Amino acid sequence: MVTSTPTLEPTAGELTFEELQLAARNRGMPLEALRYDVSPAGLHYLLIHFDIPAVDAATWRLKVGGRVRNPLELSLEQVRSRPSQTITVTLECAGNGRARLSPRPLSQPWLVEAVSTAEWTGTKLGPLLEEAGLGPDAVEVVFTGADRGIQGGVEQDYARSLTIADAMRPEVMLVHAMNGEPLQPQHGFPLRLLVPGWYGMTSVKWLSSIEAIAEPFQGYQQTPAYHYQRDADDPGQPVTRIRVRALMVPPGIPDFFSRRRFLDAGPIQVGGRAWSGAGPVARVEVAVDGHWSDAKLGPPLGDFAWRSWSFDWQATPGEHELACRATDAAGNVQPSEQPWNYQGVGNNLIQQVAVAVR
Ligand SMILES: Nc1nc2c(c(=O)[nH]1)N[C@H]1C(S)=C(S)[C@@H](COP(=O)(O)O)O[C@H]1N2
Ligand SMILES: [Mo]
Repeated sequence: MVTSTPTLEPTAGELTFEELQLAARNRGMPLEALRYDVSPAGLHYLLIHFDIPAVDAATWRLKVGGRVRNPLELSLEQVRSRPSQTITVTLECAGNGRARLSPRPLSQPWLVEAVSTAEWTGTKLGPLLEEAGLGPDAVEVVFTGADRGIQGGVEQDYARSLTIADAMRPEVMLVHAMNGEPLQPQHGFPLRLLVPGWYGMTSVKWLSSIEAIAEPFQGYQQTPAYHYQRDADDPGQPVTRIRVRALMVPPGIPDFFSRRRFLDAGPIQVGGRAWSGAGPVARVEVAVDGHWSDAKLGPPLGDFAWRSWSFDWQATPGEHELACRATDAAGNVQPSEQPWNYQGVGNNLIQQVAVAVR
C-alpha cells in the first residue's frame, strides 16, 4: 500500500490547478445536448478516476468467483452471445453540482453537466450469478475494474459492490455496447457493469472480475468514498440512487466567456430533461422571476431514463431569472437551498439561469 495524497479538506479558496487538471480529463455534457433523447456517445459525460486502462479484447476474460459453486471465466464473445437486451439509461455522477458548494470538496469540480443518457446493450447479471451458483454465505458481489491508482492514500483497483438483492435486480446488466456501437475505451471497453437508477460510480467500467463475498465490501470506493458525511469523522450514509433533478437547455445565445444568456423578446419555448433514480418523474415546474408554473412533460423513454419537459414563455425585455424543479413519483422534490456534505455528493439544487431579454 502506497501513501500519497492525504484526505483533502474542503476549501473556500480559488479553483486549484489540480481541479482544472481533473476537469480537463473528465468532460461534462454541454447542456445544449439535453435536447437529445439519447446523448450522442461523443457528448456523454466522462468520469475516470485513474487512467483509461489498455485492455486487449482477445485475451480479456471476465472472472466470476469467490463464494460461488462454479467459478466462471468468460471471453468477450461468450458474454456477447448470451441473451441480450438494450435499455435507455440516464447516468449521473454523484459529484454533479460539487463546484458550487462552499466550502468546496477538492475533487472533480462539476457544475451541473455530469449527466447523460445512452442506449446500453448487454446481458442481465442475475442469470450469470445463478449459473455461477452463489454460495449460502455470499452477502455481496464485488465488481473490479482493470484501472488502478491511488486515492485517499490507498493504492487500489477501482472496485464497488452491490448486495445480492441489488445485484439480482432485472435491470442490472453487463454491457458491451453503447448507442449500438462497442463501448469506447473511455466508457469501459470491453465490458462494464450498468446499475440503472444509481449514481454513476456503481456502474464499474473495464470490468475484470465479479467476486461473491461473505462480508460487506470495505474497498476505498465503497467506504469511505461515496458517503453522505457531515465531516471527516462521520461514517455517513452510503450514496445509492440518483436524486431527482431537472435541468434546462440554456435558452437563447451565450456570451463566449461568461456563458451568460441573451435572447429576443417574444414567445419562446424553454425545455429540458428531468430524472430520478427513485421512480418516474411526476412533475416539472418552471419559475420565471420566482413565480412557479407547471411545465408540460414529454413521453417517457423508459423506467431509468430522463424525461423531456417544455414550457411556453412570453419573454419580456429586461433581466429575468428562470428556474426549473422536478418532483418524482415518490414525492421527492429538489431543494431550493444548497445542502452541504463533506464529499459534495448527491447535490440536486434547483437550477437557476439568468437571461437578458432584448
Ligand atoms: N473502473 C471504473 N469504473 C468507473 C469509474 C472509474 O473511475 N473506474 N468511474 C465511475 C464514476 S464516478 C462514474 S460517474 C461513471 C461514469 O461513467 P462514464 O464515464 O461512462 O460516463 O463511471 C463509474 N465507473
Ligand atoms: Mo461519478
